[in-house]
Amino acid sequence: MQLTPMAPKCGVEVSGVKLAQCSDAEMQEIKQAIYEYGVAVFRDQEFTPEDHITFGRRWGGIDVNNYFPLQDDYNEIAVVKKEPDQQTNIGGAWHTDHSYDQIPAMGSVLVARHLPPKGGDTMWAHMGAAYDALSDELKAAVEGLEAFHTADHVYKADGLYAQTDMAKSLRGQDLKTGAIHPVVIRHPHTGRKLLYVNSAFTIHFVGQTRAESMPLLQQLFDAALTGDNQCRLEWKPGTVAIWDNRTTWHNAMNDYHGHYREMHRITLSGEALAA
Ligand SMILES: O=C(O)CCC(=O)C(=O)O
Ligand SMILES: [Fe+2]
Repeated sequence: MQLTPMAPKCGVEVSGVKLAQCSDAEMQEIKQAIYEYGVAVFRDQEFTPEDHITFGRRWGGIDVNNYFPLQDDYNEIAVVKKEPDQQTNIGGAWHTDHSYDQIPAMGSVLVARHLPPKGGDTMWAHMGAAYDALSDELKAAVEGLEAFHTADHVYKADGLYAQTDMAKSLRGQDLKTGAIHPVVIRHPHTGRKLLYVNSAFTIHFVGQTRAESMPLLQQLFDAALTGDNQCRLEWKPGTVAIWDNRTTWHNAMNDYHGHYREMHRITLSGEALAA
């Protein structure tokens, strides 16, 4: 198995392994690489829906997404798709999946099933590098803070996504979510400090209103994306990406209007987070 970094501080391309047939030792090495680099990319994989589910269960469990359409024959698989006549896409802004759950999903396994001729890349940003790059003042300001996360403003019947052309394919509009996490967490496996707020789902600091929280939150959202902590993936048929939601943010580019794109996603179960 060979590891080739995709960018100085985020992402790694892993070659010399077949995900569907990897050994336990290879699985351990893959997990470690994802915890550290944030996202790992595997090319030329033969990875059927059955392989996808088997891999997710083997990793340690599957969290079924409450909002996205599910694959008809395999309910553990969420379908992330955009029709040729659709304008908006799923995940088309920087975010981390499921931070609105008190035990958030560890990560996701995304498989390219149908790609546009050009475009539709995905970007990731490393939140360990983001934390390291914060000024001493910002590090002191976030020390000990906790934040409230929810998805209600995105997915509810009067939420952001309901007003777009994705609305008809979404589920779960009557769900209510909410979770509190430290603003800086320690990665459960590497121990690295990670900035754990994101502009999609983090609403306010605990003990402060939204208005009181916004100036510092906005500074953190901006700081999380400056510098060289990002990588970008150009998908090809057979590409699989696995990312760590604690270590990274991600953003799906929406630059392929008029073309169909379909990805299959399994969300991996995680653990409670601590400072
Ligand atoms: O379509 C993509 O590249 C990623 C979409 C997304 O945010 C997700 O699957 O969690
Ligand atoms: Fe996402």
